[in-house]
Amino acid sequence: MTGTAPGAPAGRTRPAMPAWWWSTAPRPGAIAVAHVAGEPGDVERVLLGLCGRPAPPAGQVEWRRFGTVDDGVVARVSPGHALVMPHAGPRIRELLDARMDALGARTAAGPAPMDAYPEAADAVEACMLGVLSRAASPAAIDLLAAQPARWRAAGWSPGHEGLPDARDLRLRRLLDPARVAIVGPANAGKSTLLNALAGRTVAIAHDEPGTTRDAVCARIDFASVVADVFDTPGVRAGMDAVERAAAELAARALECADLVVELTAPGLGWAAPPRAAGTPVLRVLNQCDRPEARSCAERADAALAVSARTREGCAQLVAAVREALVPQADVLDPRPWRFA
Ligand SMILES: Nc1nc2c(ncn2[C@@H]2O[C@H](COP(=O)(O)OP(=O)(O)OP(=O)(O)O)[C@@H](O)[C@H]2O)c(=O)[nH]1
Ligand SMILES: [Mg+2]
Repeated sequence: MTGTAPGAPAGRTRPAMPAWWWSTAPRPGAIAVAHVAGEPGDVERVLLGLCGRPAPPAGQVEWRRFGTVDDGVVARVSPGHALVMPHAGPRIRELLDARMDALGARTAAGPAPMDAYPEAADAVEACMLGVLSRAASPAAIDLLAAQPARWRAAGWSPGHEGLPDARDLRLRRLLDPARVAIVGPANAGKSTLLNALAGRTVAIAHDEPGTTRDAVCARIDFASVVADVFDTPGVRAGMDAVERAAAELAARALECADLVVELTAPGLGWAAPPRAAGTPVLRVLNQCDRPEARSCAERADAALAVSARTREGCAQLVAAVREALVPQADVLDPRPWRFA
């Protein structure tokens, strides 16, 4: 199979499987645009699998449900090229990527944005500048700036050679913030810790158990690595309907978390709510300013002891979260990074 589907990544031969790529940034918004391109029969098959109904004929635009993920519009530009337009949001995008992967569509880099960056020396540099413009973490800047030279030395172009490996994906957390969920028993100090990390009051903290009754999230800079941190309600006996609803929201935040911070305080034990298999966990003892913290049973199992009130240990916590999300070894690794 040769030739390039209309609108497919410029200058590339068409892959054996239909290609799947996004031409909008992975941010919340009204609408996102993704492309499927390949042999007409493959495009037809993948769209049928995604929507449960045949794709619209070439030149037509029709509403479709994308399985249980979302609904939106499919525009069939030509037999071998369709636009899939769901609502814009990182989670929807992630789920659609997984679905398309399961259907056999191959994730591809979008067209190099040479038109948008005429000052770029080549397509890799243009691509890097496009990614740089939306990178969330300050730590991405130097690393991205180093990539064109590394790719030139390697003779590759990002997204073109092979699938991203585990390091590539961890480093992509510098572009799209990772998710961190703080969980633990009521009154452990989860909301106080979120406020301490954010440097402002984003969540109400109070000595009454069950204070947090909604999912609260703040974007926090962990020493140049930015992440979205979710405060969750502490699980306790006798939760009312609002708390139970909040706990369900928290369960969803936990499912998609890249890192779970299990927080407790002297005498409260560890609450280990169910989470996706393989999600790393950082066990943290809070309230270490209290005298009981020195000899409490929880201390032995904690990787770190902090005080959200006095901020003792918070710098170490920031460093540990950063290392868990984007290990320094990945940043210092001189190999090129498939950032696109
Ligand atoms: N001494 C001390 N008290 C703390 C610390 N962190 C939180 N507290 C207190 O512990 C109480 C509970 O704090 P919250 O942050 O509301 O606890 P939470 O885990 O969010 O509780 P829920 O929302 O009910 O699950 C408040 O009175 C806080 O002031 C700390 O580091 N040291
Ligand atoms: Mg709370």
